[in-house]
Amino acid sequence: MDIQGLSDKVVAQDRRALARAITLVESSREDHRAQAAALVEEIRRKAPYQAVRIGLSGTPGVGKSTFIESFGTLLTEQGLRVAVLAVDPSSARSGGSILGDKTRMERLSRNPNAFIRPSPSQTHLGGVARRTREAVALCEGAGFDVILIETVGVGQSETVVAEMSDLFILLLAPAGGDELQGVKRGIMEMADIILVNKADGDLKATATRTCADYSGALRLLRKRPQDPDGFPKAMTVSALEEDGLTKAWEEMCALTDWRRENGHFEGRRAAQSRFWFEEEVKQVLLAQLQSPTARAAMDQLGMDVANGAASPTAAAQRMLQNLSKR
Ligand SMILES: Nc1nc2c(ncn2[C@@H]2O[C@H](COP(=O)(O)OP(=O)(O)OP(=O)(O)O)[C@@H](O)[C@H]2O)c(=O)[nH]1
Ligand SMILES: [Mg+2]
Repeated sequence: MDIQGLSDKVVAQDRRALARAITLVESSREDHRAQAAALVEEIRRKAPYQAVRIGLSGTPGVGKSTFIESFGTLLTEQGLRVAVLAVDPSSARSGGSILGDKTRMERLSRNPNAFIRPSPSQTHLGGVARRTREAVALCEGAGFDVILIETVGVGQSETVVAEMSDLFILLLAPAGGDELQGVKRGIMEMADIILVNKADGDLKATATRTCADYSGALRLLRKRPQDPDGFPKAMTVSALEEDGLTKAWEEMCALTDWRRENGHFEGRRAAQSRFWFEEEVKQVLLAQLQSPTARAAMDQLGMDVANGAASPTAAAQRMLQNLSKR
């Protein structure tokens, strides 16, 4: 593959080249992995430009797709170019989120200033995280101003998305007060802005009350150094009626601007880079342990340990020496 040529085209904002580049980073073939790494490096060098990365999480049915459709369209109307990516950890879901959703995002998917990429086929979360991270880098290189990274709020995927976002938005549904406990504290602590969606029609009053509940809950959390006064905050929106979206974007911009001025934007990116570097090393080591020869060695050494021929520590050292020799 012509990595130079492909990187030139991606940087020149060629959409088909971008799609091909993302396919390359999604591949798990070893030769593709090496090319993908070279491509990402090359694009970083040619286009060190930065987009605003917005992570968006919410439980199934809360309105993520509808929100992305409305919000993404609003951003393009302001002259911004928007890319949409997904981290979808649940293989149980039929067909992956965004792909089936392209119908729900019909307007946005036809918009020349928007780029929607379905979530890659499922493997373990670590693999999905790496591909999404690399896809984010490619979209940045292709000059997108805003990158939305969607995830369903189940399990660890919120953490993964928050670790690759500049802003983390939690989308919630209007609910009775007791459901506030349903949001795990850890997730609340990651949120920069909580949007209570479906604040329209019959649900409007409930949404307003839910929003007040979450505002109260956010005030009880420990103050974070990366927040100006008033953040994190909760707001109501209606993705369906496109209400409150401009205000939500203004708040996101205000927060981002403040963080840039106060060094927190770069600081967070630097910390994230370190995190992903370490994560990558761990993933590669774990993958090496899965190779047939490594597994055979593990079995053999495991038996030695079981029958008393070697101590666990000595066997582990031998195993690691084996790995580093290859
Ligand atoms: N009343 C109202 N309904 C909404 C709003 N946003 C979304 N919905 C409805 O809620 C349902 C689910 O919306 P989706 O956008 O598919 O939700 P999602 O979070 O993407 O769901 P998954 O992809 O399954 O995780 C649909 O019937 C939407 O029409 C809103 O602002 N107001
Ligand atoms: Mg959806």
